[in-house]
Amino acid sequence: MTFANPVIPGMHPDPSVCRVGDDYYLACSSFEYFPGVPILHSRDLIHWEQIGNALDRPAQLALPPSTPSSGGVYAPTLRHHDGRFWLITTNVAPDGGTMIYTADRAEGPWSDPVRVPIQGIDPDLVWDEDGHCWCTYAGVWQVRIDPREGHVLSAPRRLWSGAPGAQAPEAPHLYRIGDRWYLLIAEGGTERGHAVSIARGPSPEGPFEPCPANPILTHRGSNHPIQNTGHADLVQAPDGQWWMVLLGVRPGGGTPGWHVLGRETFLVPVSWHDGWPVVGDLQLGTPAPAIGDRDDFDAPTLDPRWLSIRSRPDESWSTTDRPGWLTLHARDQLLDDPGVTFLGRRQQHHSCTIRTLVDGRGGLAVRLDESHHYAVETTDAGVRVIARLGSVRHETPVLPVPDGPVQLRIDIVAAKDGDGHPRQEPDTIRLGTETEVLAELDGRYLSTEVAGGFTGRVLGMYASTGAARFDWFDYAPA
Ligand code: 6LW
Repeated sequence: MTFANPVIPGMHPDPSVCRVGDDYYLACSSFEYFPGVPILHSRDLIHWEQIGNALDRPAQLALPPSTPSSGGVYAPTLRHHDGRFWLITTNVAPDGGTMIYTADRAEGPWSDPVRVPIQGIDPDLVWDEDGHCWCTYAGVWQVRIDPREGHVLSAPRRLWSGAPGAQAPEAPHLYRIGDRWYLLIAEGGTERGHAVSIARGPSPEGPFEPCPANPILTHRGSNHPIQNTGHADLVQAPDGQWWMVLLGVRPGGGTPGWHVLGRETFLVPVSWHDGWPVVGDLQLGTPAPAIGDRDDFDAPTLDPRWLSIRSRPDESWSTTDRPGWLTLHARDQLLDDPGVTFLGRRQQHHSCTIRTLVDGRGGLAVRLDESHHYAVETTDAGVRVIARLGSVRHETPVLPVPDGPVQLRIDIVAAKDGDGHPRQEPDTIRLGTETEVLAELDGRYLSTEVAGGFTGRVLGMYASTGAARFDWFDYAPA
């Protein structure tokens, strides 16, 4: 089966996948963004569509203004058991913790959370043949729990510290495969040293013997165009073939380089030999022709792909105030602030153009976090560009424009890869109106290596003062 990677481009880190009949469902981390934990559906593991977000109510997900960027919702595990979907994840925000949510349908609605009093990230759920539920988490530690009530039923036990010399064993997933139990983990940290290792044992409690071939997957120390490979999950197709989803990045700029789309979801086949998994060749492949999308905001609800920052109060947005327009009501005024009213979508292509028609005081932005973003916005006197990089904030002079709605545009132009090798030059980000470029900025500074953290670029609209109305938002890959 030939396909292109990443199968889910753009910021879709820490993927967890399960299969129900012929349908696959996948969940990812979402950090400071609201709603949280995107849920995606596929029939072939290659073509994915976002069908919702598991945490789309404040009662499910509290991300107070004090939640730092790349804080919030870390890695989830998505499973199907006893006719229900189960999701367990950790909100590392203040007053957060590890929570279990359930749903009859993957698209939701998902339940309010059941808190599980464990101290750790990357929680996993698995049920054994006696119906006992085991929660395994980074470290690698394990407790038996009552998943409906969140009660911990056994003392934490350390299951495995990873391959010899490994750092940070995390992202554990337990599977019953044949008459053995397999414990899959990530190690080495989610940067260039990332790797996947596995161990097996006679029961969900072990003891576990490490695979002699560990790590079974890593690109560390290579110049492979896919780096940071790790944080994997296994799934078996109806035809018996095993597959692995995992996170990776596509850096430019040589070694260590910089990546701008965040950690993306990749797919690779897995075969079995002597009772151990052997991971296939993880390659980029040839991408299908890129297609863009446009939202005219004609519906009373928002597409699940739209992300707000930390919260989306009902009073902060509407698509019915002015039918066919998105109205955003400013709370904080700057993208530098935690409560800016923002609506964005993941950047999923290295070269793309975003455009909008805005009426009022608002803007169009390329956001990595509060301290790393570029934007073009309207003022009372015209249009200007803002660049925020760490402690430096620059504003261009205001370009006067006629009264009335203004068409804003941002072109992100990436250097072309050289015959399968990552591009060496940074991308250029041009910001302005449909007819005037106000600034041309270096894209490498809106990369995760510069900003730090766990996210990737999000492209969107924001209100800076009062009500800003957007007639449409157009995303066009180049
Ligand atoms: C995730 C953990 C990790 O929970 O990063 O570096 C966290 N390792 O597996 C956020 O993606």
